[in-house]
Amino acid sequence: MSTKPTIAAITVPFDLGAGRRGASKGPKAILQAGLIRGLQQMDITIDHIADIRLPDDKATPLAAEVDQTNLKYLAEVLEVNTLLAKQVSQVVEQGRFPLVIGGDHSIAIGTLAGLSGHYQNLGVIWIDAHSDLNSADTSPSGNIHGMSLAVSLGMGHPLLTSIMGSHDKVKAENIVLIAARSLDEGEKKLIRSLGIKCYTMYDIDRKGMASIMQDAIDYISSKTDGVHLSFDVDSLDPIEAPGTGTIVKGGLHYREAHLAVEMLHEAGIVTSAEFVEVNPLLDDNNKTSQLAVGLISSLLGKQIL
Ligand code: 4U7
Ligand code: MN
Ligand code: MN
Ligand code: MN
Repeated sequence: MSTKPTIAAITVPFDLGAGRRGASKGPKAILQAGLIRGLQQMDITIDHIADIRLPDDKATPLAAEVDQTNLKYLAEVLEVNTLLAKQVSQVVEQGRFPLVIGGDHSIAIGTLAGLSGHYQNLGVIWIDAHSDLNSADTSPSGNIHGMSLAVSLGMGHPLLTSIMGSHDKVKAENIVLIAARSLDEGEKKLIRSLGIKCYTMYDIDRKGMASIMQDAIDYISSKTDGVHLSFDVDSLDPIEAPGTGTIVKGGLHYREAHLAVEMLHEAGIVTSAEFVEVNPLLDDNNKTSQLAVGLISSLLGKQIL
């Protein structure tokens, strides 16, 4: 991103992948917090090209024989992600930078599916309190936003893993998890068995954010031909990001999160990004939407001096 790319913003006002409603209002709140104006002031060309939503807020019903056990709103998640994947793919084809604004984190399924055809080795930096590596069998909630990374690895309901084709959208060795602190048993097993690089809050406390980010950047840039940043705002401490549905204490501080995206900008490796899980219904005076605008601006090159 050393030469300024043209940004194509795609909003996804969807929250049926989450356990509570409200993340569907994230895009509007983030836009109202001044995203477009802020980026334009940085001389960035940004076009809000699409708002992905289900027609009439209704998904095509799934055939009765489709097994939906422990997959809440499978039909809706499938439909919105299929639309999103096509849009993201088109943006990459046009040589623009996809900036996806959620919405709950189930939309990573569509984003990654849309990106996957354009890279041999897509890297994914997943900044999140969670790893979103559950399957229907391991999920304690049945909420698909806790399964999106697993689906992208090819593990999950075949209807979800086959969006844009049945290939795996990302390889385990090209993923880096950052800020993890709430992992379910099945997720821990998977991280260990697949050898997924995972920097927990313990690691961040122990070594410092700058060192962790440098390691993550070195690890991922050596073997990938594009890097997607998937940023879940619940990675931050609830003090900084109260407006999100699944808060976990002990998270990133304001400056640690900013440093992460500032270093990613400086490294110039990020080729697409998504910011998810802002829930304005739970927010405190738009604090979390404003935080998201600040983080996106820093990722795209806003500097302090
Ligand atoms: B998010 C959870 F059990 N792991 O699967 C689950 F703790 O996109 C939470 O990261 C998932 O916010 C959180 O329901 C999904 C739970
Ligand atoms: Mn998440
Ligand atoms: Mn999360
Ligand atoms: Mn969440």
